[in-house]
Amino acid sequence: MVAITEAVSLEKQGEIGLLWIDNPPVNALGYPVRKGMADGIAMAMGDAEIKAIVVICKGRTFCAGADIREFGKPPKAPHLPDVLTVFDECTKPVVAAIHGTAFGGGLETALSSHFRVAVPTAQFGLPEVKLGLLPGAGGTQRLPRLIGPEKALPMIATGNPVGTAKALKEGLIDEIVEGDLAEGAVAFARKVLAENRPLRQVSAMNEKVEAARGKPEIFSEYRKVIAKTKRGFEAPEACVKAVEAAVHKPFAEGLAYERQLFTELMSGSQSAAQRYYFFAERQVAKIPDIPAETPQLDIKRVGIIGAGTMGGGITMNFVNVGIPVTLMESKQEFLDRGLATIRKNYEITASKGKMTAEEVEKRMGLITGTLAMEDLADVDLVIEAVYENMDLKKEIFAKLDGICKKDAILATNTSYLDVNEIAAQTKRPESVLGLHFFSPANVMRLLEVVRAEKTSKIVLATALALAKKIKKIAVVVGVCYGFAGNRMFAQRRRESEKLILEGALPSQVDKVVYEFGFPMGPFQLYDLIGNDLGWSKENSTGSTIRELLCEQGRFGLKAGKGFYNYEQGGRKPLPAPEVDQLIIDFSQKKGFDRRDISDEEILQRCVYPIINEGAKILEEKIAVRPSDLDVIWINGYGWPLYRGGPMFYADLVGLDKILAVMKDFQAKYGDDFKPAALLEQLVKEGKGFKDLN
Ligand code: 3H9
Repeated sequence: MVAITEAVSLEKQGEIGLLWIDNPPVNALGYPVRKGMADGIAMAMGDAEIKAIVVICKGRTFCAGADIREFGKPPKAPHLPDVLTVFDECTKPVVAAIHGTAFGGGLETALSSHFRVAVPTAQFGLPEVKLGLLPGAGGTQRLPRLIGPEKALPMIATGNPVGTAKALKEGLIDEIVEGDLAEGAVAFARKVLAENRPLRQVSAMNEKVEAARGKPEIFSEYRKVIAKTKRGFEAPEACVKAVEAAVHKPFAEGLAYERQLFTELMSGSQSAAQRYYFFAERQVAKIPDIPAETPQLDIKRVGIIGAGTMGGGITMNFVNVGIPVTLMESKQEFLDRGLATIRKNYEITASKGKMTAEEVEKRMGLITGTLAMEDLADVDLVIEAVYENMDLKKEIFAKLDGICKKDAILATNTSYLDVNEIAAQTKRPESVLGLHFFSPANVMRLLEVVRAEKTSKIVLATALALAKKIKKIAVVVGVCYGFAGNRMFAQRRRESEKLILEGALPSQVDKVVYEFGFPMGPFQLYDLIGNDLGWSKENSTGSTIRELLCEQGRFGLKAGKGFYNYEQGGRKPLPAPEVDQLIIDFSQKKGFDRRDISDEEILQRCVYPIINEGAKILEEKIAVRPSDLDVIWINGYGWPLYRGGPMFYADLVGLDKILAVMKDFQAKYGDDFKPAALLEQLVKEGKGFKDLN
């Protein structure tokens, strides 16, 4: 074995040279790997004994792509496309031996080899688009040549991987290795030599791309899909253009075009945001005083109190990963209704062919319904998901404390209430925390893990590990009204309601927020959630527009009318001139001198106070770092990923600008816009939120 660089070495097994890559944790193609690969091929070429080369990785995976940490820094030669040209043009057969994830530049390495073999569990993907990029080392030109543009297009433009079986079927790989990968790959290479097989240079395979010429519908149809599913993202369109180039241009020209598109995307703000988010999502699990080796409790059974929308959704998370749940309700009819809803959800999934009937029964079989809290005596974790009433929650926790086993964790799903106060009802406040799921709880990936004053490290570490198990993105936050997400969200709510009193109409506010990239604006969202949330006829004061709408039965989408009108069964918001008039009349009656409000002001008022509140949250140490708030907003509130989250966006706009606008608004509209001390401080120091990550 000869070391070529610190990450690559060459081993000789007779006439086969094995180029070993060892760059933990994911064998990313950083400088020592690229240099080692280029020099390794050269060394193997210069060694007369070596007749074929196997490229293979140590550790848990084949190369998972370029080293994203190098992006944005001056690139250091040899560049990956050049290294892969060396592979392509190597006159001895090169076999890529794949396990784990051959992603991005890793798959491009495999595509530049002449043959590919893989273990049955391997995955193949070009996820660059998820980083706001496209494959920039020939992936957009080689993959369509190997498997055809129709199959390559979705892989490149969605970034979703395929498994070994599909890869073999589509011709992406040549053979599956069942036993030891190195042995299997060496045997394959020997077979290639024995059979004197010609080198299969993917760059020279033109049959499939030529067959796609004159079929522009391949691309026009796919563009329609993108327009629907990836509104606002720049990279998917660039991916389509690059695959189009693979069809219409010679390889070298296509490669140059891919390079141009890659460079453009790399220098844009969308990719910067998406790359930042990639690391933010991994950073969020790291809590400074909770090291990875913190002991954890074993959660074998979960108890859930409340079988309503939240309780039911939460239940599904656990049974989906095989953890049995005892689901408690106060009345049989509520329990029956809750169980029926869960069953219906699974049956819908089954009817789409995504789950078998047996699986539905298996999951339902993991749920035990009960009306008796005593039945929670044996669970390891209880999640209370009853409606937001402090007295009720206190009563439940006091009872649970007497019933549950000694080290059981007691969690509340409250969205706003004081978890310290709830914990104080028990003699085990160290075992109490908040687990704030977002609705629908079986779908939304965000979970705010509320660390109360006395929550123990073991309990917190257990909650974080459990969140991972149920596939949630857990963000640790401290106790305050609304925690991080809802507290920031309240700012937008307040401003949107003020804007329509001052002169804007719901459709204008919604358009601005939608065009910024949110899936919908605040008023369409109110209609979706239900304007009557927390409203009752008896207590209605008629002093807000929402109350007036409720008094007219305009509860939102479910009533077919709210801020907008809806066609029977339809979800598309249609103009409601009667509501616009109601808003105008009401605001004038309240003494507002309605004025034209610019789109710019609407956007600033809907976004800057969110950022300002984020700064206060950081000041108060409710969140660990700014990027955690971005993770919350992207996963829980529809913030567009390509804008990186409110705190990332703030740095992009410039904190000095945001501070100036907040001060201007404060002078005009009052202390809702009082700048956070942290915002002032960062501006004074010439820093950004990025400096606090
Ligand atoms: C590309 O290839 C461009 C080319 O087309 C053109 C070039 C010219 N770089 O996710 P995990 C770190 S673009 C640097 O927790 P898992 C990660 O931050 C790239 N670091 O593990 C984490 O660090 P830490 C296209 C990377 O087992 C640690 O590795 N490729 C990279 O759950 C473990 O990661 C991609 O987009 C990287 N490329 O999942 C693939 N990848 O421990 C991105 C990971 O300090 N990667 N790290 O927090 C993934 O999708 C997942 O990491 C993977 C493993 C599925 C591989």
